[in-house]
Amino acid sequence: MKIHDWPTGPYPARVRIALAEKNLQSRVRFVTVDLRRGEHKKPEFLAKNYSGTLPVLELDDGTFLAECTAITEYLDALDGAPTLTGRTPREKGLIHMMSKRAELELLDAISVYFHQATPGLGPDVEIYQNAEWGFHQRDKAVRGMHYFDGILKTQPFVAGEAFSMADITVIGGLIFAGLVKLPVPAECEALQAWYKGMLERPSVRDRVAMSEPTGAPA
Ligand code: GTS
Repeated sequence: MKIHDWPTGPYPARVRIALAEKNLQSRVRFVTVDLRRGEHKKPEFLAKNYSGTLPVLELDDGTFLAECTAITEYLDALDGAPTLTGRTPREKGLIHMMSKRAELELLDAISVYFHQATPGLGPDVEIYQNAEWGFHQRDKAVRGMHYFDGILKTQPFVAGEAFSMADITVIGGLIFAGLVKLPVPAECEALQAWYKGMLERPSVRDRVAMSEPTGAPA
């Protein structure tokens, strides 16, 4: 299998964390797609993923799987423990819901802020920007942090009692928040404590250590 990604990006980090959690790294080869040069918007890459985003998992039979959640579900189905997408119907439903919520309310909102209201990947790649929409999404992400703080006051993990894909999605959000310098509010103590715990997992610690801004000037 191949994974087409940008090694330091927050979305690719989600799949790399899932791979590490499941100890499947040796089964994939990474192919770098240069976001800063806009390679992900070129026809050759769009033929692999119509949406023009990373990561993309290429199976040995030539199938391309995009979307972090879809890739994680595929990897989870390949191998047994630990389970990242749930065992029972209830677990699966909750994990899917909370992961989608983490995208909508946190990670994707920060991504929109990055692309719309900051230099993003630079003028050659960011051909349309709407700063007002970007700032609106930034504020939404801060509200999302408060939401997840409330959740983590009542349970140890984002989707309940066990680490799952939903935790990985929130981690992706906080990695991106760090890159765009959007701090977790001080009052979100449960979210901060949970993240500290997440950073003790080798899969997460290694990813966070290698993340860097995907294009914004330092
Ligand atoms: N919904 C997609 C998923 O979950 O896989 C979003 C993927 C995504 O936005 N990936 C980023 C991307 O391709 C990669 S990174 O910024 O985290 O490195 N961004 C480039 C762009 O132009 O949107």
